[in-house]
Amino acid sequence: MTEETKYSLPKVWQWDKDNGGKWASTNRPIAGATHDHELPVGEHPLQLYSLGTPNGVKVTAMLEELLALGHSGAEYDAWLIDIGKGDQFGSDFTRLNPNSKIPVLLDRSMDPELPVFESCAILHYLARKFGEFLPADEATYSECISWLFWQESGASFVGGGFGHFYAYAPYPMEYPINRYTMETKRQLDVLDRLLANREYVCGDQYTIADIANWCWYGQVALGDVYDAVEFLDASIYKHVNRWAQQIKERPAIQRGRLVNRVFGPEEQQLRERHAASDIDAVL
Ligand SMILES: N[C@@H](CCC(=O)N[C@@H](CS)C(=O)NCC(=O)O)C(=O)O
Repeated sequence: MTEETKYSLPKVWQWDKDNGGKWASTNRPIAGATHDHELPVGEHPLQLYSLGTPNGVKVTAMLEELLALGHSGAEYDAWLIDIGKGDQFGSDFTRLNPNSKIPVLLDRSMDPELPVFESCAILHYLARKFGEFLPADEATYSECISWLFWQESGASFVGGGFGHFYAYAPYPMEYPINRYTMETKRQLDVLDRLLANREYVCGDQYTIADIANWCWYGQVALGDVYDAVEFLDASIYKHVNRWAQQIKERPAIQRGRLVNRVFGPEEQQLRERHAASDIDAVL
């Protein structure tokens, strides 16, 4: 008998604080702040409170893309939110994002200051603010938004499901791994078929739909997230691999990936970013 078959459903679910999973000490079934904490504020118009996970990298990659195009208004301070230590439940952070998840962007160039949360909402906000990486014609714009939302809803399967049970659960469990691996592979296949006939997600233009999707499916396919290329047999998704490699080579993506990164080789970690030179130093 494997461990999971011993479980029988209680009448009312109870929170097991010590379930042994990697996130057991931080995840809770209730919302709200756990402690008072004032967030730091830097000198740039945009303040980012984040971590270098795929959801966090969506935003830093986008900001670096905008800076590469010469948008000085996209200058930003990126502050580290250590979700393992519960920083996301600090009072200031929870005020900016009642959902207590990174990333959060605070636009201080707006009056009053404007907080934006949900990584894809931040991508959309920045794309509209700077007039970049969104298709101009209505049909392609609409398609771009569809693939943006598709990615956002898929992340709960890829990261919250596959990644959680493959990489973080206290022991391997066949049923959830089968369920989430099947769906993750199906989604990779959806993207693979799409990219068989087009250079980018929405056609020949690189958009926020590419940034969002690359951060999850692209990095999973390349083995940069979860180290699961062999397990997922990810090399069969040839078009995803071609697209993922092409995007990975973009200088802005390479810069954005380093920001708020506190894992991987030490020389490639960058807890905070306040100037371009901070990234130059670890590139
Ligand atoms: N849909 C959200 C998901 C954000 C999310 O899940 N963030 C994770 C890190 S990647 C987090 O902050 N986890 C902390 C927690 O669950 O307490 C987005 O895309 O912004």
